[in-house]
Amino acid sequence: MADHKIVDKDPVETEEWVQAMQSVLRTEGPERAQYLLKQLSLTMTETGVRLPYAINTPYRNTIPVKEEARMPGDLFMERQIRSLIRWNAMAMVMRANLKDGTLGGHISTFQSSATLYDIGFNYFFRGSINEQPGDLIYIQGHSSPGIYARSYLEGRLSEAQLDKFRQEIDGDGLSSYPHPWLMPDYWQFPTVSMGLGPLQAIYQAHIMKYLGYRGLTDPGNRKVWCFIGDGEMDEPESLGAIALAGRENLDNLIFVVNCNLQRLDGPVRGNGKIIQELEGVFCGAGWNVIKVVWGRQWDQLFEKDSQGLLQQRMDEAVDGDYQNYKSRSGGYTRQHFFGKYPELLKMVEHLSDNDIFRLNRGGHDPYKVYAAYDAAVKHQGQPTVILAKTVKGYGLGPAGEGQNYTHSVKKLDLEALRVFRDRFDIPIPDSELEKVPYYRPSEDSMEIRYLRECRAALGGEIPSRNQIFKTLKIPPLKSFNNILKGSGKRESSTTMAFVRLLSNLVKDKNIGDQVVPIVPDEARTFGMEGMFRQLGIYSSTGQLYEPTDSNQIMYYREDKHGQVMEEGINEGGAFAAWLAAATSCSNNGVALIPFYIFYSMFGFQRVGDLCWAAGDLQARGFLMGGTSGRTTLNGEGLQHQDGHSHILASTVPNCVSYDPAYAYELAVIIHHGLDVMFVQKRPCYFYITVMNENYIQPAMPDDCEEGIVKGMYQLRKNTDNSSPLAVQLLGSGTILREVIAAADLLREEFDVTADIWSVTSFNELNRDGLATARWNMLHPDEPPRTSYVEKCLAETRGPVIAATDYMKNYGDQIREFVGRHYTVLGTDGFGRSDTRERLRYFFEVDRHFITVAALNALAQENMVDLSIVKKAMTRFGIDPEKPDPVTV
Ligand SMILES: Cc1ncc(C[n+]2csc(CCOP(=O)(O)OP(=O)(O)O)c2C)c(N)n1
Ligand SMILES: [Mg+2]
Repeated sequence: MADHKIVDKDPVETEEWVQAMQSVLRTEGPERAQYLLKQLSLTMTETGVRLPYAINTPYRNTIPVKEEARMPGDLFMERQIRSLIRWNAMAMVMRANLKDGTLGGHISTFQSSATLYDIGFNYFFRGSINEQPGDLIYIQGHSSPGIYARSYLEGRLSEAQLDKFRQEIDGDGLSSYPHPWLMPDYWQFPTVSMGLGPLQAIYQAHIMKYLGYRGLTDPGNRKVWCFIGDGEMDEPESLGAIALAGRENLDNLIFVVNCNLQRLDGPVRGNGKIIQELEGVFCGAGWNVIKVVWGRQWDQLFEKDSQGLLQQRMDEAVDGDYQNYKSRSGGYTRQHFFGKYPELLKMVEHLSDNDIFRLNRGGHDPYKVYAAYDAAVKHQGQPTVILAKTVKGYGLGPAGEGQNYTHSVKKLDLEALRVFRDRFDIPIPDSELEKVPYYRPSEDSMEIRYLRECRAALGGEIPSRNQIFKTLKIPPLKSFNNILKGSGKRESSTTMAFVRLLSNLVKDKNIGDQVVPIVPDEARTFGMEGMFRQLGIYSSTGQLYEPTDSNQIMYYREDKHGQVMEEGINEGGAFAAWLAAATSCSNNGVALIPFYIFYSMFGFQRVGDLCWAAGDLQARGFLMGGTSGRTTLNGEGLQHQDGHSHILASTVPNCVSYDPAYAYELAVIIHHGLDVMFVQKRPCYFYITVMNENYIQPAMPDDCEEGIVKGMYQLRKNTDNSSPLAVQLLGSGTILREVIAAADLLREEFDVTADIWSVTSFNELNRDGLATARWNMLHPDEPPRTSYVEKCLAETRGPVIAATDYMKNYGDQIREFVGRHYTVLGTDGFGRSDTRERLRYFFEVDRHFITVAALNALAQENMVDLSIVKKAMTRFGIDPEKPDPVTV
């Protein structure tokens, strides 16, 4: 490292420049100073000299002391309250673990972020007042004990509830992390899967603006706050959408990154500085960056730093060093930080080692944090990120402060408890310490009153989730008549039917405005480009250019009031937009009906963790898996051909999924979804696959609606009982058409009759079957119930054969409820590009394979001779030695 004395070759000249700039600042202001700097930079660029990479500012607070807004409240009272919150948060984790030892929990994270939350709760986070919904706060998942501890002091949670931290089975415990599913009145956003919080928060702010532009809500000055760990910033999801926030000028969004310099295993950037790295990244993405590095104890030292040496030392030291300064002692810091330069040693010679240890970090200084938040909420035109430097395990002393293992500390021994108690002046006597009791001052104490007044002034409780929304007036099914009556002689796909249906819906006078179509750069793929002009593509800046296709009917129209959300090639972001829209009833008091349409392969597989979070969030809306089916999307090959999204969808308990074959089925399902989610208000969302294969869409037969919704209905009933040979054929999606063709082949060539069943959802059939089986197991002495599959097949004859465009597991789920010979065909293996016909042969789901499977089943049942099966294979040219598609 260069000696500091030779860094500046001509201090006199430097001083002249600095003074000149100071004079400009004084007399003409910062705008002029910025202009001059820009001109200098231009001169450098013109001469070909590259400027030093200058996206960073010195390792120092962004807001100078003289510009800090002054915190108005009572510092000492707030410290006392914060200390109690710290203690109770620690106590609840410890008590849970004293009980069982396996329940887990985190102490150190909240101790590092206590001040960051407190200042928000005391001064900034607005609750819901009258009609105006409050600010939305994304809380770092594993700091939940601190949030519960505050609610306890506020009187919202009881001691008994704190004692049930992480004991969720009985329903009255406190969930380990923020989970709306488990605490639906309390938690708003699941954040503990790292990275999902920041991504959700960005799109929440985005949707909030969208609603404002569309006149559906008045966003006012409402804010979205997102608390994030510095380690968490390594998740691609954390940073992946920050450019959108910058580009869209989301000044309703504030990130607070708790830079305690540590993650679970050790330092986040031992050899660098996470705050500086993030400053550069956020600056580049167009954010307002506020660094809160140093607490006010440092201010006096900065004043003495006329040569900039202290600043230089701060810039030099890396995070690994900074961690040491807090995990060791003031003496260590004197020797290793200040000791590097004699001038610095001299600067702190009047301070004791203890004083040096108490030189605080910005994120632990209420004044500095207040000033940063104040600046953030007032900032316009850009989102703000606050990078606050803290200490992980703050206050734990030798039990974990700044230690690499601190993330996993769940218990303190008696001595450590004593140290903690003394440091934060908790009024608990030695004799009680071992029990780690909670501490709550009496109801009329100054502390409780202060706390309550703060929240009352800000409009009430946080966190708090709204579950009430106005029932939507959905159109009757017959409003989709243009789809229900079939496509006549014209061939069309279910995707086309969906687009027509969506156009119907957006025109509906009651709910049309609430429909939000979302696409990830895929509208043309699905034939939705007509909506560009019809509805407009949302853009907060409108359209500043003339689109190249402006002379065409369906031109690319961007509009401030646009209804379509075109999120670009960004499935994670588009899904997060859908999530924000799908939870709008809770967060904005207005239910939206979002339809997110995407390549089904890039859905559950690509953004599965968000799909899981959608379940937790009780999202309501439609996911439309487009161009689905392993053999139906034929030309795109292995990475596109989806044969398993339904299996993945089935893993989300409140995701209801369908694979309809016909347009009328799709209409019934979407109508049902609207009713279930927005009239009955069941907390679930719908996943529906639509295909791009064109065929004649029949008119809806009578009396099939209930079956479509439940998962299967009889499409064709055999009325000819002249043959003793009968089978039941089940098909879903486009493969239903192969099933129908197989039924004809069986009848015409093998004298086998068949009933045909359209299965719209093996997943729903399975859920019904499992629920029935469970009930029967638990009620052995009562007449057994019958599953829906059993009911459907009760009066029928012959083995059952199912074929789908998905993995065999999909159809196989109902085996137990079929209860007789059951053969399942499906598309296991990697997809590949070829014609649909060849693919269906390759994956063994075409009409010939279905026919052979049926004959084989009859042979197994001794109803036909095996030679018939062989004959059929020869007749259809099926090579028995053809490779298994799973292996090639
Ligand atoms: C996607 C994901 N991966 C891993 C984890 C496990 N985990 C929980 S907390 C944590 C460390 C968090 O560090 P940081 O973000 O810096 O937060 P801090 O506790 O330091 O505030 C990890 C790895 C998780 N919750 N989510
Ligand atoms: Mg951290």
